[in-house]
Amino acid sequence: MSVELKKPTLKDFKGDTSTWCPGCGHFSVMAGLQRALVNLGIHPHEVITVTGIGCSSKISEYTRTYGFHTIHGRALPVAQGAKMAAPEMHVIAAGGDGDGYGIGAGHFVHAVRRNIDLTYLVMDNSIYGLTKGQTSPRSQHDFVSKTTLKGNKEYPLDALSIALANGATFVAQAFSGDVKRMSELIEKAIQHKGFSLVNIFSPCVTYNKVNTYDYYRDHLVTIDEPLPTREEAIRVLKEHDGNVQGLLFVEERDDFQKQLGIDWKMRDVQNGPMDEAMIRALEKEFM
Ligand SMILES: Cc1ncc(C[n+]2csc(CCOP(=O)(O)OP(=O)(O)O)c2C)c(N)n1
Ligand code: SF4
Ligand SMILES: [Mg+2]
Repeated sequence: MSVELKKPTLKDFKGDTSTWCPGCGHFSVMAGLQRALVNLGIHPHEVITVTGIGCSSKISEYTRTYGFHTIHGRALPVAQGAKMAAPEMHVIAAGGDGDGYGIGAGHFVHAVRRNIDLTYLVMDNSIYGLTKGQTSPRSQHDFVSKTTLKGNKEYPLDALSIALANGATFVAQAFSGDVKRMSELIEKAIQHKGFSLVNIFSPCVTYNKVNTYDYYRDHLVTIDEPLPTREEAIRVLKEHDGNVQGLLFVEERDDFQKQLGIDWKMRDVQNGPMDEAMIRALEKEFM
C-alpha cells in the first residue's frame, strides 16, 4: 500500500534553534533554501545537507533534513560520497567562504570538474565569522582585520571564475538581501543535473564592516539571462569585479554517475550480496 504524503511546508524544515547573531545573512540563506525545497515539493526525508565548519555550516543543524556536520573544508567529499551511495536523495552541500575556498579549495576544484549531481551553497561573508573575524580567502585587498592589521596584501579568490574555467555546469551568485531571487536560483540549482554552485553574498554583521548589505545593494549588477559561453561569463565577472547576481552560466552535460553508466547504488554494494553484473561493472570502472 502506498501512502500519499502531504505537501511539504516550511514548518517541516525547522531544525534546532539558531545561535547566529541577529541580522546575520545566513538566516536568509536558510530561508531561501527551505523555500526552494518547499516550492519543489521536496520533503525533509528526501534531502541530505552536508556542511563543514563555520557559522554558515551550522545550517545542517538548523534545517531539518538528514544532515552531516563534518569537519573544516570537507563538506564536498562527504556530499559526493553521499550522492554516490544514495543517488535518489537530493544532496545539498553548504558552508562558508573560508570552509569552501580556503581549507576546502582543493576539494572544490575537483568537485567542479567531477560534476556529481549535487548543489553547493557557499555563504560568502568574506571573513571567518565563527573564529571571530579573521581575513578569509574572499576578503578584499587592503581589508583590515585582526590578522591583517595593515590591510590584506592578498587579492580575493575568484571562485566563480575558477569554477567556470574548470568545466562547471551551473554557476550562479545570489545575495542574502534578495531572498526571492536567491531562492529561485537555489531551486534551479537543485533541479540542475550535475554539480551546481551558488555563491551567496551573506553579510557578517558582527565582524565585516565593509561587505555590508548596503555595500551589495550599491554594487551588485543583475544578470537576467545566463551568458552564452563560459568565457563571456568570466569576462562579465571581471568587468564588475565579481559583483553580479543571477545565473551566470549553465550547460547540460551527463553527470558523473550517468557517464560511468552505473545504475546501482554504492549502498547496495556495501550492504547486500554483489551480483555478477555488479562485480563486472566495478572491475570495468576501477581495475
Ligand atoms: C582544521 C581546522 N582548522 C581551523 C579550524 C578553525 N575554524 C573553524 S571555522 C573557521 C572558518 C570559518 O569561516 P567560514 O567558513 O567563512 O564560515 P563563517 O563562520 O564565516 O560563516 C576556522 C578557521 C578548524 N575548525 N579546523
Ligand atoms: S559572527 Fe558573523 S557570520 Fe557568525 S553568526 Fe555572527 S554575523 Fe553571522
Ligand atoms: Mg565566512
